[in-house]
Amino acid sequence: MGGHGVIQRYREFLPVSEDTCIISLNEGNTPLIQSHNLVRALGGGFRLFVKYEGLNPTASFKDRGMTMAVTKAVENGVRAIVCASTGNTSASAAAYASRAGLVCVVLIPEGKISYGKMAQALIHGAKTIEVRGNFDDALDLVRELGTRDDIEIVNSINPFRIQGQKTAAFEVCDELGDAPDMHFLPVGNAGNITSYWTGYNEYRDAGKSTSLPMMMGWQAEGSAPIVKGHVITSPETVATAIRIGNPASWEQAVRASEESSGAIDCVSDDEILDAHRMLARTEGIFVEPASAAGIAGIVKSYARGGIPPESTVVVTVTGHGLKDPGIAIENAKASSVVVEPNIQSVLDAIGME
Ligand code: AN7
Repeated sequence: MGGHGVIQRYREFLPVSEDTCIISLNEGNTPLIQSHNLVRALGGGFRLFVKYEGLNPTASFKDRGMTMAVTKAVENGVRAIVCASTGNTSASAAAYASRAGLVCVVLIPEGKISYGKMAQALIHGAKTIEVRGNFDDALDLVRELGTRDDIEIVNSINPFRIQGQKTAAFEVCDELGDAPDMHFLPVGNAGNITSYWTGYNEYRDAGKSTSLPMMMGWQAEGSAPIVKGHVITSPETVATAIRIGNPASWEQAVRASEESSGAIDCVSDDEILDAHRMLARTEGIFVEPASAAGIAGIVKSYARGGIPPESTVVVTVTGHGLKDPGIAIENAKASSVVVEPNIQSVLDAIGME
């Protein structure tokens, strides 16, 4: 039943036994795409690889942690799982719950998740609750629900989520032959930066890699509690996936950045949108706005001289662009042209004789 997902592939590093019934949708093994054009556009001098996590089964990195969390929920005999979400965790939980035959309850901030993510929760049959509040309010409610012993929380406060997500760091090392020098990624609830740092450390300790990358985490300016050093009560950003004011893995994220001599910093919505368009135009890689925060972080770090020459840099782009088609159409800064059905009209429209 496990197929070829991340648990099967990395089971020696994960808390499963021979008897564990693995719930998988063949997640993981996502492309690590070398991106020459983007580096050239910036001015050159380093090697960049994009880890395209939008190609997971529900189109985000959350599937790596969800296969683990749902597998353990089934092993523990619960009937229902619950999560708060800005959209991707709920999409993933809904899909894996369907696969496992569990009830799924998702609490999302009213009106603040993208269209694609809402479609996923609903089509998989999750009990979908819109909370009049933000993600942090929804997570508080989930923590209360989780005190019941018939419901398992599958947010990243569930340690199995972090365990599953660390497999992305293993894949990067396996593909590059060693850890990169720097790893960029967006930060919301801060589970993923925690997971990568765990994975890189475990792989090095196991002798599978020899070094550790600097962890470079990026929040959106209007939702940057870690950068500002205090909880943000009304977080705002165009990148709704990381519209989070009180991250659950705050301390772990700070530890990852400090231990790795990296940083957690922020980028503006304009920088995020420029990076969103730039990645799509230069590399053909379409991501959702939150995922572009890591790309914007590279642009910013490079401009400051923060990427040493000859470095190998990996950036995780966490979710697929089709999650949020509305933003893409707006941010394309282009529109289609309507013509009469004859060849001259088409040639005129594309500017050819
Ligand atoms: C595309 O789905 O928090 O720092 O509830 O969807 O590990 O939280 C999503 C987060 C980055 C941030 N990119 O990762 C949720 C949720 C995308 C995301 C993040 C999210 P974390």
